[in-house]
Amino acid sequence: MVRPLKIGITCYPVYGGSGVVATELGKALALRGHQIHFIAYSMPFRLPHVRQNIFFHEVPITTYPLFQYPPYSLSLTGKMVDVVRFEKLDVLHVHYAIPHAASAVMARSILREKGIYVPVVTTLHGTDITIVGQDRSFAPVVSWSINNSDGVTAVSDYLRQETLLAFDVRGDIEVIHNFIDTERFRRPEKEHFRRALCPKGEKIIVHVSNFRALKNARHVVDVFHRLHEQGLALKLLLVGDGPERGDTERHARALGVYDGIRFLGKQEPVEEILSVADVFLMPSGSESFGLAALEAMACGVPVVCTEIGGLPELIGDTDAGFLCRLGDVDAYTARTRQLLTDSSLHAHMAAAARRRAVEHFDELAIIPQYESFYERVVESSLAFV
Ligand code: GMT
Repeated sequence: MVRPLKIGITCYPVYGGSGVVATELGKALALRGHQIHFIAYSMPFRLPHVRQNIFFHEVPITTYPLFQYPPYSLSLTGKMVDVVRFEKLDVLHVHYAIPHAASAVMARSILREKGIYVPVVTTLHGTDITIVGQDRSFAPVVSWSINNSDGVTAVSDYLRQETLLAFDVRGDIEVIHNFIDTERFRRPEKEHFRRALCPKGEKIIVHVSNFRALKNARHVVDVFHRLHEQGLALKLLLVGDGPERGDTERHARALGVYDGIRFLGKQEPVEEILSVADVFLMPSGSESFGLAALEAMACGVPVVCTEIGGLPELIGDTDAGFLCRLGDVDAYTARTRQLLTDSSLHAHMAAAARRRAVEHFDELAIIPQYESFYERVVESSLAFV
């Protein structure tokens, strides 16, 4: 039995994988008897309201005429100091290195002067290492934050390796994969919803992302366009929002397929949509793990994605999905077509997708890995008290 801890969790509360993982982790830990304090600039979107063992502390963004750019990372540090002191937290767990890890390490130093030692756990999620983190202006800070955290985890072995390659890391990095509540993400019977969306029995392709350039949402539209031209009766549901959405919409209009596409924007609960999907398309140019694909797999949706980053680790040596070369729209199209036209292949891969999610990434197996990681970190930090 793991002893209950008081855990501060910081994340980006907006639509995005790191925020989802942080929030679902907090919710699961709270159910297991830990006390969770979310520290963020707004309520995480997957946390509609506080509940037993969950508290929310809003980081106030202080403005002043001098501040063209309000110093969010310092406001966050100040809030962390307060919450650790007054709520007597055992550990601060930050998701996404920039700037959360630096803020937490600074908070730890401030508290240390007051005779309090709070260990910092940093979870690396992806672009904080692969893209943004390697920007020259951030790289030394990311390196310093990793080396000064009391414990560091990465969401895939790929991301661990990337971090070791890109930064001069002194300590160890523990791989703790993304996880899923396979009871919530499953495939309930939703025929009425499906019929409403597709009165002519069309097949459904789904893509979920935050529409950043690296998600290649245009390629999803290209695949849809090609299959439509080949005469397949289809609908495309695009879930999420972000900087490339406008461009993706224009691209769909230019190809004359806009009417077959539903741009649904940010949707919760996403599992309702996934549970009527036939194929999940993820043509990303970078993906440290691919949580959105795991959510689809748990709902029994086979995945067509890029062979990149952590995606081969997610699919593993199974038939849960097809891995294609980056940017190979021909391959994405051919694989999607195979799944939509061969019902026994589809049934086989849908079952493999669900099985992969349940057997390898169920939260019941992954949450205890975080618990024992906290235990080890808290235990070794006792020396600093
Ligand atoms: O870029 C995103 O998709 C959002 C980003 C984030 O950090 O909010 O997601 C990353 O973290 C997820 C949860 O760990 C991973 O499943 C995603 O693969 C990862 N995204 C990228 O690496 C691009």
